[in-house]
Amino acid sequence: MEKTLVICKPDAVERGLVGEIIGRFERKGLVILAGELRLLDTEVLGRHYSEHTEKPFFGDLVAFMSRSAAMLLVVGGPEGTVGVVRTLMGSTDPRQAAPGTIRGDFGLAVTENLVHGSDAVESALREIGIFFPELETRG
Ligand code: IDP
Ligand code: MG
Repeated sequence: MEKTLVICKPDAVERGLVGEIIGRFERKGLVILAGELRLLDTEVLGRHYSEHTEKPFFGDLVAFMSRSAAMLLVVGGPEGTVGVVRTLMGSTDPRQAAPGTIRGDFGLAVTENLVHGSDAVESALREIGIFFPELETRG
């Protein structure tokens, strides 16, 4: 099974959209393999977003992602699942995201864009290891 890390970001939790977002993955046929509501700290967010630490938006991103709880999920499915989740999420900037996608239907701000999904199989393995290290030993 191909796995990916999904985060329903603090804006999605605050707005009561977690069920809607999880429901879209479930209705697509993907499986929820793990899930936990957790307050993320600066240290873990620095590791998760390590490729963005030098970006001008990094400070705003970490402040946003740590302001209230996020819903962490491991989502699984057939080969291609990482890409399927990205397609269901829509473009990074919700103003450009297509209608029918999570960001296209519910967002208007580029930082507060509701959802994270790993961008490749290798990043999914790395990110799942950060948030759900116990899953690695269970396979
Ligand atoms: P992705 O989440 O679609 O993979 P990335 O480029 O990896 O997008 O950026 C990570 C997160 O950083 C985005 O989801 C968004 O929350 C935030 N972000 C990305 N680009 C910008 C920007 O130009 N301004 C403000 N925030 C941004
Ligand atoms: Mg990304």
